[in-house]
Amino acid sequence: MIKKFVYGNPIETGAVVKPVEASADPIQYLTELEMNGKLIFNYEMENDDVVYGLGEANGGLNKRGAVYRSFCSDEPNQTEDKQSLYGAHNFIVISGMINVGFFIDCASEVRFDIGFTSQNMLNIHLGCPDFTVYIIEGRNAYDIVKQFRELIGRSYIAPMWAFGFQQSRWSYMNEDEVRTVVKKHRDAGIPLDAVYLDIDYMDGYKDFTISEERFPNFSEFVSEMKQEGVRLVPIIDAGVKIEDGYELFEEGRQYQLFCKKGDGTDFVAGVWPGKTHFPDFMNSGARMWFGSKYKSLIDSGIEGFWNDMNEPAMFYTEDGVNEAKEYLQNFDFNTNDPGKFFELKDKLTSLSNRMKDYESFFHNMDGRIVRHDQVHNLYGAYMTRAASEAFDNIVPDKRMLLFSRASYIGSHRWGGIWTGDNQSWWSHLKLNIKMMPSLNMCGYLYSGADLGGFGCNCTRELMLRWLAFGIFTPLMRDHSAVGTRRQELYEFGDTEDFKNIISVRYSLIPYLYSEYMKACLSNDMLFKPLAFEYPNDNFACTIEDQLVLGESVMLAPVYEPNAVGRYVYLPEDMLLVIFKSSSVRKYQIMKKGMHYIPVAANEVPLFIRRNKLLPLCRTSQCTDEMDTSMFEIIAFTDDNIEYNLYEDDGISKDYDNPDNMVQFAITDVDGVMGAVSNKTIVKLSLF
Ligand code: MIG
Repeated sequence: MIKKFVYGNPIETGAVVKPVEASADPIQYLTELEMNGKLIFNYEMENDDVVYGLGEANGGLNKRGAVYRSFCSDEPNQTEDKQSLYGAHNFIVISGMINVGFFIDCASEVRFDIGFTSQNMLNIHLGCPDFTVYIIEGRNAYDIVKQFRELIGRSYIAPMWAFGFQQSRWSYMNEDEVRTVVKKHRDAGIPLDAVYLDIDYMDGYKDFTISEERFPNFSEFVSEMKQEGVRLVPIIDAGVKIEDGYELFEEGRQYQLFCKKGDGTDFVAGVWPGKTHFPDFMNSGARMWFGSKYKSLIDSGIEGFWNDMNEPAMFYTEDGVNEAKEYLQNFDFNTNDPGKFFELKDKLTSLSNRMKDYESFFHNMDGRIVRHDQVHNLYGAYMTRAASEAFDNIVPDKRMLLFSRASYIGSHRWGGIWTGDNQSWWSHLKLNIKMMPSLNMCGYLYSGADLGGFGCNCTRELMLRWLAFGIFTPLMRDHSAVGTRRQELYEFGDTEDFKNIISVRYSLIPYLYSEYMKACLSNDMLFKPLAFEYPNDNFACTIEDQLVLGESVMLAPVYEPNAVGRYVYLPEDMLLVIFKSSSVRKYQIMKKGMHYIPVAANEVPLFIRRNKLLPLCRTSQCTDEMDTSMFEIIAFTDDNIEYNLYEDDGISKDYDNPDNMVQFAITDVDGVMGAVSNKTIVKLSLF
């Protein structure tokens, strides 16, 4: 049951696709309070209510006890106290005696104080007077999430090759460096499907250009890599370099497709290329224009992109620099007041991403002029939209890989997201684990973190443990920043362990892809909190570091340094499978309850739920070489069971074809339990 309440004159954000009549009744559940002309909603929580949601946000699965601010932010220093990350996902579910979900469809800043100021008080602070609230009632949290997902529409569907292992670095500087990366993976037998091109593939950081010097024969190089089973994935930044004669700049200026200042001039911000203009993604013409530019790279054979810096991130603006200059000129360097020196320091370190700058430029939303801060959270989402809608024209029958850094609910239909600049910290592995279900609640199914961490130096052990979780996330990409320790897997000494871990992923791809596709097609989640599957088990409901993955699997990753294993709670009897490699495994049936399981850093543990089965294919070096004619089945049952494997060609869009379902069954054949399927079953391990 979904009710809609409209405040003021909201802009159409595009978040919701299912028509809902606006209610004329007063709002339910939430009480309104006005402070300094701004609206706050209050909701009194019960002591043991759990609050889920908020997608890409700090903290745990249960969001209680902290403040979260939806304001897409370039935040590479994601310490615990940070209230904003790159996405703005204003959907929460309160789960307890009363179950209710709130979606605050508001494109400007929204702050959620979830029992921080006052333990049982939820306050939602609205940054602007024009927005829509959706209130969703349901049987439980999971039911509310599913209704919400239906409201916001089917998630973006990635091509199957994007389930392979992807290697990235800021930046691989030229053809030869990329060749070396590919060769070293192949030589070590570490499977690989994609290599990323970060900003240095461009000519002077100009979007849709390619450096002649570094990549002189781009399309030949793209096909050479494809021969190796490797796709190249270039980055596209939001800012367009100001440079006479640069086509994108000239066109954008001439046709008025950039964001403007109040005085009608094009807004200028400093980013990687130096001074840039921001395309006005809020304008349909600008979206169409910018989107059409992806064609040249697609014509060169490119099949995937990542959109970056689209919060939009700004290193500085002319206004900010001028203010700082003036401040310096007037600064009394002889002062004996230490406070003044702190002020001076702040002045110079706060030139980036200033609120004042976000308030100084405007969008032309097809006739409606809107100040940026009022629609800030839509900017990156609409860049994704520009690309996605363009792909529908350029390659209508083909799936492209596309994911973004900034996002707003609605953009889950146009692309995936990665979770931005994390660090090589154990706490960020844990954050990655806890964030996946929240992202799924908000529609982001094709997502993942920079495995191993983007900033800082990763250790071998952290990399192994991170991969042992990362091999389950749809986007599985090792990415790291310039200046950090090299993070390609072969850089950590003995490559055998890495080969083994990534090989496990490749044998799991059919299951992962199947569960991912089913979740996309039925507005469901791939990663679920235990609470969603075992709602009557009070202890299971409090667990945040174990997740249910699709229909058959429970995960319990190790995320502590120097650990030799971990405690796991089983809400029912399960089969523990420890992968030493894709083919070497240990099995153990475990009873419902608490257990300590030893897991070495080069092993991958997973649990198969009771009366479920897991299909595995033979591992391969890339998805193009995957053989899904033969399967091995691991089943934990003494009963007849079935599993429907979703399978398609992985690249076209014929999703809803019933032929895409392949059935596996464990059944009694003449008094013996056996596996039955149209596929060849090479081995059955029955427990
Ligand atoms: O200011 O393109 O999050 O993945 O490697 C940094 C360089 C810009 C931020 C992205 C990161 C990427 C980096 N970019």
